Amino acid sequence: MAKQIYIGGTFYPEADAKISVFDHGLLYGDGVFEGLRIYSGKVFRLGEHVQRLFESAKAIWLEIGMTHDEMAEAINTTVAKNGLSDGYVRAIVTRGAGSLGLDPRRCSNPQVIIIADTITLYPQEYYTNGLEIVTVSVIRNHPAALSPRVKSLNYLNNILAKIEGIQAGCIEALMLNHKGEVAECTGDNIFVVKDGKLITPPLDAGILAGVTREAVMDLAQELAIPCVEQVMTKHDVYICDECFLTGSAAEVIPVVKLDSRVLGDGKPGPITKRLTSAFHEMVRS
Ligand code: PXG
Repeated sequence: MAKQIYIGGTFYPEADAKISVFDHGLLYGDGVFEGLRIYSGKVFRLGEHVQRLFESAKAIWLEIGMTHDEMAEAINTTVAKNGLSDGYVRAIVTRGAGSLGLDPRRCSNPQVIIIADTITLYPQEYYTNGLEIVTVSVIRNHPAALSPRVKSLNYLNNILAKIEGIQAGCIEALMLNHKGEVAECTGDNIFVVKDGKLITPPLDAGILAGVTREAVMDLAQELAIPCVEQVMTKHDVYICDECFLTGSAAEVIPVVKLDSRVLGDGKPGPITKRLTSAFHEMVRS
């Protein structure tokens, strides 16, 4: 069966799912989005994703025109319509069709688009052996220009960093903030383990408040693994015992090299493995 795409309350087969070329989402990246996971037919932490979507929208003066509950229901209905029990959902809200020119007041009709599909994670070998990443020269957006907490349709900051990583032979890349502190990767948050303690940069390092990051911090508490949000430099990563990334697409993925330096013993570490299996249990319960 063809994929059924939700646009503004109506479902369209993929080939007919179209929006205007005058939509400011396309013309200017003016809009917000969420990427969610479906496990065993249920959307993981749906409430948190919907909340973040509305907060992103509020920060850019975008009126979604639906309640939180209506959005959650639209996402669930899209998942059900597409008969997916495991997969990925992309929820998008654009500013809507306007005229050429930035003025958002010319856009009267925000478009809500929901796509449910399957997703390919990083290749399995990286979960088994760990990722190698590099620090790139592109810094994360300055929070005073565009807060990284807004999951906007303008992902050029992350895409430029990703390109630089790929050119260096790495499929994920570490981004610093304007102060030279560790921020996050292009589509994942970062954690290290040092002396049995989990450390991850605080939100005011200029990062996305990752839903998976939060889930891992919850799991750490349940497993009595100390966890702190603390400013980190590249040095903290170089000297860590273990490192891993979190994201809706990636879940929990070990990192074994940064900037050609071997992290820990160069293999996915015991705490990373414990959190990975606890995460798998959590999403399937
Ligand atoms: N940081 C950034 C910059 C992200 O885009 C995360 C962290 C992790 O957040 P969650 O809530 O997913 O735990 C993200 C989200 C992709 C892709 O195609 C990845 C994300 C978003 C959109 C696309 O790899 N990651």
